[in-house]
Amino acid sequence: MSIYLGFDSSTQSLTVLAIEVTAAQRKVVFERSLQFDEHFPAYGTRNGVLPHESPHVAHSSPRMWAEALDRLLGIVAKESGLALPEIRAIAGSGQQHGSVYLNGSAGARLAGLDPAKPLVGQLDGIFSRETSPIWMDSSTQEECREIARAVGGDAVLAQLTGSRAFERFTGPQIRKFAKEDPAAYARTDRIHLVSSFMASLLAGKHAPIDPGDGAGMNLMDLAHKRWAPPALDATQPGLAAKLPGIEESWHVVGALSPYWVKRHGFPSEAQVVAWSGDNPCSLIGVGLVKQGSIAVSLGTSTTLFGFMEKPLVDPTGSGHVFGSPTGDYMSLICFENGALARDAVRREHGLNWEGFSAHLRSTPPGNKGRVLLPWFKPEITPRVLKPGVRRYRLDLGDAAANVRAVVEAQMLSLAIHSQWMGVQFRTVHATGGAAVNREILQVMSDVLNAEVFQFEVSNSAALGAALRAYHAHSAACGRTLPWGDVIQGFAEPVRTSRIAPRPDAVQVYSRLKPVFAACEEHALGRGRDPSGLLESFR
Ligand code: XUL
Repeated sequence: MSIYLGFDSSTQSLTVLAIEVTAAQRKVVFERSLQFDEHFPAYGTRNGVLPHESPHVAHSSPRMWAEALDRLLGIVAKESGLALPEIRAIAGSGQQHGSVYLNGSAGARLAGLDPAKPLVGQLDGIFSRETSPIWMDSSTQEECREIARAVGGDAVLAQLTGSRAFERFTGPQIRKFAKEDPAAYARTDRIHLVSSFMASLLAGKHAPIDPGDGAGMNLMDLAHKRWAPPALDATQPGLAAKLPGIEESWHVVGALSPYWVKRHGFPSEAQVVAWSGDNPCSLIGVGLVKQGSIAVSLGTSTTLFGFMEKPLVDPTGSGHVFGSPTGDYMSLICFENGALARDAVRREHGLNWEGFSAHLRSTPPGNKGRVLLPWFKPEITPRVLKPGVRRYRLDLGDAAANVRAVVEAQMLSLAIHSQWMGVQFRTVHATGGAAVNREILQVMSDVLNAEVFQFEVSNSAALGAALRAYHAHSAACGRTLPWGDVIQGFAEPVRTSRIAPRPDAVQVYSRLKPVFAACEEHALGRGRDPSGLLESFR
């Protein structure tokens, strides 16, 4: 019997999931999450983010993530009932783009942790920046412009790195930090992503970045999976010396550090596998290891992504190409106003989730031409830097219509902004917390005109990480498994969960799509008022 652990260090929580693989069976044997706000209130986060007066600034605490890792591994050791000696390898997934800044003392400190003491106190003095900007930060408009200009424009940067300059991407964030606090930047010896930071804690030494997460930095040469000197120079001279190396996603960083072995009783032979981003891990966790289907993740962010053999960069500039943990590529679009926007509407109208679903059932597709643009926070797709909810023909007091409007807006936006991927899909793999909600998935199915399937495990990022641990450990033992074999029995959609598109609704949405696009254009100050066009949906 072999056990593999997968972590998911996400915006709002840390999750661990264990899979067991024997000749006869493969199953998920343990899963546990710690919500940051609830379990680590001393950090004062709200939905995992440190409060800030600017809507553009979103930071979190790397100490909190470390403390959560220590606590969760303690739970695995004491409460999971898992046979610890059978744990072969551990991998993980991190919220993408976020960065952790360490000074020159970090390497020695990580290698010499005292197992008798909690982790977090021992990290005092290793950070050159106390907080970490995360993917929800949109405060680097100026740096995005500067970087794009220096490399020869957004199209050049996109061709090189897979994305034009995005505010949340690590390169623009690094540039802003170097400008705002040059002394602290000078003290920075190593800049990690959330993923490589967490892997470093486990391995007791600096871990590399994988091409899945590295592609979310505006710094990596996508075609060659190595740092891109023009992008590095445009971001900050001398940056190369502060970055970890880039290694394939199945790279074994090393054995689990003695700290975890002695502190919690984990086996010293357990391997730490390079961590990746949450979306690349989810790609594996929903079984997208070849072209054909797409996935929608309804987590804190909403993302739509698909497997790609060759990198095809988005000419409209709103999408991304990342590395896939299989060594191939993935296309992705990301929306910031996902779970928190649905939740804001739900709370605004005093509903529980059952009430939310009941309103979806009682309202017609197309919402009689009532539209909401859910930009509660700055939006990534389309780029909206001045947040504010926009409503067309929609009364703020109409709970049912607002519920339908927020879900329809999210799904229509997915449909409109994913067209550049050029993928003809008939099937959508739905994942993330809200994928349990079949009413939301029905709207998805109708808008995308595709069958939607659910999964037994809703945290596909943690599952994908555990599967990557399995794959990497097998490869390290000289047995490289085909990805189809790795995911088999784990990351397969539940056939009976199928939600089919309803022809009448599909028709309504195909008419509504261009009108909704016109609403977006109008709200962005680029087009005429579409209220007249919406009248026809009454
Ligand atoms: C992807 C993105 C988010 C984060 C947080 O580009 O910004 O999906 O990875 O989940």
